Amino acid sequence: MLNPSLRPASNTEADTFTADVLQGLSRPIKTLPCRYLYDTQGSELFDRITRLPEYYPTRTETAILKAHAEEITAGVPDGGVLIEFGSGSSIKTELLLERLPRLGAYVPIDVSHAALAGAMKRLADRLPHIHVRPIVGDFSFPTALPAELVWRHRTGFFPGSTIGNLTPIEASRLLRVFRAVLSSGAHLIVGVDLKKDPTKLVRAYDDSAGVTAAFNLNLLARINRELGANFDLGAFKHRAIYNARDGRIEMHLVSLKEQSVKIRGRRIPFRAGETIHTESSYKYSLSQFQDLARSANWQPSRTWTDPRQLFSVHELISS
Ligand code: AVJ
Repeated sequence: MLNPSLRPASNTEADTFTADVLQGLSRPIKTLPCRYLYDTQGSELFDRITRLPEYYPTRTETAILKAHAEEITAGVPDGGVLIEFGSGSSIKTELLLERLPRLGAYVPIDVSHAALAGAMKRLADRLPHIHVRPIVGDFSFPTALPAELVWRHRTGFFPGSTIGNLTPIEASRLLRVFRAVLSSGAHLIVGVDLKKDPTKLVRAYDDSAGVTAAFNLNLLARINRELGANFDLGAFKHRAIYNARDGRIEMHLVSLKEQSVKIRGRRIPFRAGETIHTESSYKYSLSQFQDLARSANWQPSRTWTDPRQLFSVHELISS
């Protein structure tokens, strides 16, 4: 244990959070970065979202991976490496790993040390023959693979439609980063939520049990907890809308009255009806996502969908 007096006085993580919150709430159109939705409470609420009847993405993607595991893993050669970007609990990955008895290594990348430790323990129990080489880090930056793995064939895995949280330009940039990490000849398996009836989309992000509302409002609760702010959670309401022009679901927090909130000595005013944009979740048609992949030098290969065409899994090959 480090002597507390020897630790640097500034806490960079809290400082970044403060700066991002104040900056986002000082803009003419208020926004907060969606990554801050996932603190301990937020991650628990997201877990509950994935089990809601209205929230189809998680169970549909899982069904696709189950139904097509054989084909999806066919591109991974014996001795190849499977690299997962933002692996979390690695639960979906097990559906692929159980089909890959001769995999060279599984490389989960995640910012959470605890999530990686939990995943490693689970995998050691359930698939003890899999060689796991975890990397603690942010997958949006290029990462070097362990030296002993660099000559092996690489397959990237990026499920969950996490790519939908990025604008198309950011998503293209991320696919280029993945290409740099995986190198040419590599494969990438990506989960992407599909465009569909807006009513069904909005229901998935504004469920009848109010779990998504609680998930969204937790962001204000987190700012109160961590930055000592005084958001009145009863004076803001969750709203989910489908923005057809941009092809995305937007989550907002609507101020129910004119009010002001104090955050770290700063007063942030809200008009009645003013909103904070907290998350975008982009939806793609199959061909739109293939075009995006091409823009990042990936060649679209096979795609798999469920019978109702709710969700898609794409195989891309780096050219
Ligand atoms: C984890 C980003 C895929 O956009 O569907 C779910 C997050 N937000 N309900 C999504 C989320 C509200 C989710 N992703």
